[in-house]
Amino acid sequence: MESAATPTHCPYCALQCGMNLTPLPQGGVEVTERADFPVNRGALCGKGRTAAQVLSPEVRLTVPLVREGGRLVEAGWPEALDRIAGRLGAVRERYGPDALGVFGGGGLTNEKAYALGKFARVVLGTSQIDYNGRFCMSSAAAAGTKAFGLDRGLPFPLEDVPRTGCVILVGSNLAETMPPSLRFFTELRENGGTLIVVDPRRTRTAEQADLHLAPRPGTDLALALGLLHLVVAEGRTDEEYIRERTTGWEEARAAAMAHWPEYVERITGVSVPELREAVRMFCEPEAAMVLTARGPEQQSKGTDTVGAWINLCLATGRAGRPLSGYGCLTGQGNGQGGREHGQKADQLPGYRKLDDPEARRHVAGVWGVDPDSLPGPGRSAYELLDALGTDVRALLLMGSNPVVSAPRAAHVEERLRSLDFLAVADVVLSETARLADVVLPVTQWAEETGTTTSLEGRVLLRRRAVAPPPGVRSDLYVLHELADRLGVEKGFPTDPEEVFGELRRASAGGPADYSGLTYGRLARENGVFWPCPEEPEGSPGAGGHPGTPRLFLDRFATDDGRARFVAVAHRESAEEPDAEYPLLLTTGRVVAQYQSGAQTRRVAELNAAAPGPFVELHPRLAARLGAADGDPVAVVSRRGRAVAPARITGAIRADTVFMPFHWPGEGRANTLTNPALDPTSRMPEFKSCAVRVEVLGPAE
Ligand SMILES: Nc1nc2c(c(=O)[nH]1)N[C@H]1C(S)=C(S)[C@@H](COP(=O)(O)OP(=O)(O)OC[C@H]3O[C@@H](n4cnc5c(=O)[nH]c(N)nc54)[C@H](O)[C@@H]3O)O[C@H]1N2
Ligand SMILES: Nc1nc2c(c(=O)[nH]1)N[C@H]1C(S)=C(S)[C@@H](COP(=O)(O)OP(=O)(O)OC[C@H]3O[C@@H](n4cnc5c(=O)[nH]c(N)nc54)[C@H](O)[C@@H]3O)O[C@H]1N2
Ligand code: SF4
Ligand SMILES: [Mo]
Repeated sequence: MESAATPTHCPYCALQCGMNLTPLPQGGVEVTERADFPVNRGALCGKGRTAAQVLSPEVRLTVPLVREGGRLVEAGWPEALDRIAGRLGAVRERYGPDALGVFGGGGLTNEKAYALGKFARVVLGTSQIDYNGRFCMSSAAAAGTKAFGLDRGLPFPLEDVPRTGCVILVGSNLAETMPPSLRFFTELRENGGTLIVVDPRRTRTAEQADLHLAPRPGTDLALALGLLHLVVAEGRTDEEYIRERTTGWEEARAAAMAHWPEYVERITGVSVPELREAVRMFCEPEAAMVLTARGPEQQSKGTDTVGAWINLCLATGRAGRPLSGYGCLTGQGNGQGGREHGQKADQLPGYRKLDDPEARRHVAGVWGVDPDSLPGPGRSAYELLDALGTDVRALLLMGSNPVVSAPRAAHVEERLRSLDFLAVADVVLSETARLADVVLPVTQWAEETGTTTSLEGRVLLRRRAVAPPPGVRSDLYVLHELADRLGVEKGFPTDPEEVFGELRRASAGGPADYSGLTYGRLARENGVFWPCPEEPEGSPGAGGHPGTPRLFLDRFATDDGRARFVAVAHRESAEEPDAEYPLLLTTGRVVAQYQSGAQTRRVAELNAAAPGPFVELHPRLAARLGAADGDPVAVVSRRGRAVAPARITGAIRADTVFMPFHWPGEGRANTLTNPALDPTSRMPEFKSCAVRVEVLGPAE
C-alpha cells in the first residue's frame, strides 16, 4: 500500500513546495517532481530535494531518552511519559499552573499547533505558552491586523506577482530562502514590470532587481516615510481611494511630511535620487505591491516599520485592488497556520483573541469546559524563555531549537539549564533536546498526515508516505498520553483527521475560518485558501464555499470596512554603534541550511554547500581591520563573542557585518543578538545590534 508515489509537500519553508515521495525497495525514500502544484511546478531547492535523508534512523531519534545521573539514557515510552506527567504535575502542585511553560513551533502542522494550545489551557491550565513564530513574522502580523483588521501573510496568490507593475521586496532574500518563488519575479520583469529590492546587502535577490536600495540596517521605517513624503510632494496620492477606503490619513500624512528626503538620506544612506526613482517606479504602473520579510520586521520597531510600508500602499491606492497590495512573506512550513490556532500567548483557534469573551465562550464550548477556566494571555516567546528557572519552573517544548535560534542565546541556554524540568519532543537530538530531562522521538512530515497553511494562506494536505521507524510516535500521541496521565481522558485524539474536525468547529466564525474544509477537499483541490466557512445546508453552490484566494477586494476586515493608516515616526534601533562597538551586525540565512540547522546539518550534501558560519566584511572594513579572506575573526557585542572565518565581499555595506544563524558553538550568531523587543509584537531585534570585530590572525 505504501509503495506508490504519494503527493505531498516539503517539510521546510512556507512555500510548501509540492513533491512526490516514493519508498524505495532497498529502504529509504525518493523525492520526485510533482508538477501539479502551481507554486513550485515541480521545482525544489536543495533542502527539499534532500529532505528525505532526515527520515533515516541513522540521523534521528528513535528511542525516548531520560536523564539519569546527569546523562541521557534510553528508556521505554511508558517510563518517559510517566516521568513527564509526574514532574509537570508535581511542579503545578507546588507552584501553581503558571509555573508550567509550553513552547511550540511554526513548523508544526495545524493539528499539532491546535492540540498543543488546547493542552496548555485545558490540561495544564497554564497561560505560559508561546512559540517561535514570535521570532518570525509577528511584527508583520501585528501591523497587518492593525491596518486591515486581518493578518493573512499574502492577501493574494503568488501567481499574481508576474502580472503587477512593480514589486518592492523589503528585506527578503527569496533567491536563497524560497528559491522556486524567484520565478514569479523573473516573470514579472519579463512582462515589463519592475523589481525594487531593499537590503543592506547586494544579495542574489538584489542582483535580480531593477533598483537595489541598500539602507543601513534598522532604518527601513525612515525609508518608507521618506518615500511617502515624496509621494505626497509629487502629487502621486490616490485621493479618491484614500477618501473611500481608508481612515487616519491626515495624521499619517503629517507624520510622513516630517521626514524630508535629505533627512531620510542621512539616516538610511539611500540617496535622494534613488528615493525619487523608487517612487517613480512604484507609482507609474496601474498596480503595484510591497512585500516584506524578516529584514524590516525583525527590529524593535518592526510593527511601525511594516505600518509605514502599508501606509505607502494605502496612500497610492495599492491595497485591496486587483494585482495590488501589501504582503508578508511568512517563513516556516506552517508559519501561517501556526499563528492561527492557539499556540500563541494571546490566542485561541481561528485566530481569535484570548481576551475576547465571545471567543472564550465559543472555544470553551467546543472544548467542553467552562469559559472561566481558560487562563488569560501569557508571556511572549523571549519573555517566556527569560522567565525559565524563576517564574516558570518546567517546560514542554515541541518544534523549536532556541539554544541556537533565540536572541541572546547564551542567556537562554543558561535559563533552560536552570529549569526544574525540561521535556523536548523532536525528530533529532537538537542542541536544545540535549539539555532536556526527557527527550521524545516523534514522527515527521512524511510519516504522518496533517495540514499546513502556506505563506499564501492556502491550506494544504500533507500525506503520510512511509511508515516511521519502530519506536517513534507522533506529537499527537504524546499529547494524548500526557493528557490521560494528567487526568484528561477525552479530547486529545491521535488521529489527525479527527483533530482537524474539531479545529474546524473551533475556528468556525473566527477570522481564520476553516470550517468548510475537509481532508477530502484539500486533497481534491490541491489546497484551499482561507477563510473557507462551512455553508449552511441548502445554500447554493453544492461544492461548498470556494475559499478566498484574494482578500479585501470589496472591503477590509475592519468594523467599518476601511483600512487604517498608522501615524508613525522614525526612531533609532535599541542599540546604535558607538566608540566601543562601532559596527552594526545583521543576521539571516543561506540557501543550503534551514533555521537552527537541526535538520539540514544532518545532510551531507547541504553541509558540503554550507559547512559553517562566516562573517561578511566589506573590503574597506577588512583592510582597516587587517583581515584577509578566511581569517578567523571575533565579533563582539554586549551579549558575548562569536568566532567565525571572515568572508570578504563588496556586496555588503562597509558599516555593517553579516552572519548566518544556522550553527551552534563558537560561531553562533545569536550569542551576539539583542533581545530588545518591539513594544507591540514582542519581536526581538535580530536584524541590528552594535558590535566590534577583532582579527584573530591568519587561518591555520
Ligand atoms: N535556506 C533557508 N530558507 C529559509 C529559511 C532558512 O533558515 N534557510 N527559513 C525560513 C524562514 S522561517 C523564514 S522566516 C524565511 C526568511 O526569509 P528572509 O526574510 O528572506 O531571510 P533572512 O536572510 O533572514 O533576511 C532577508 C534579508 O534581510 C536583510 N536585512 C538584514 N537587515 C536588514 C534591515 O535592517 N533592513 C532590510 N530591509 N533588510 C535587512 C538581510 O541582508 C537578508 O538578505 O526563510 C524561510 N526559508
Ligand atoms: N539571529 C537570528 N536568529 C533568528 C532568526 C534570524 O533571522 N536571525 N530568525 C528567527 C526565525 S524567523 C525563526 S522562524 C526561528 C526558527 O528557529 P527554531 O525555532 O529553532 O527553528 P528550527 O530550527 O526549524 O527548529 C525546529 C525544531 O523542531 C524539530 N521538528 C521538526 N518537525 C517537528 C515536528 O513535527 N514535531 C516536533 N516535535 N519537532 C519537530 C526540528 O528537528 C528542530 O529541532 O529562528 C529565529 N532566529
Ligand atoms: S523552497 Fe522551501 S518548500 Fe520549496 S523545496 Fe525549498 S525548503 Fe522546501
Ligand atoms: Mo521564520
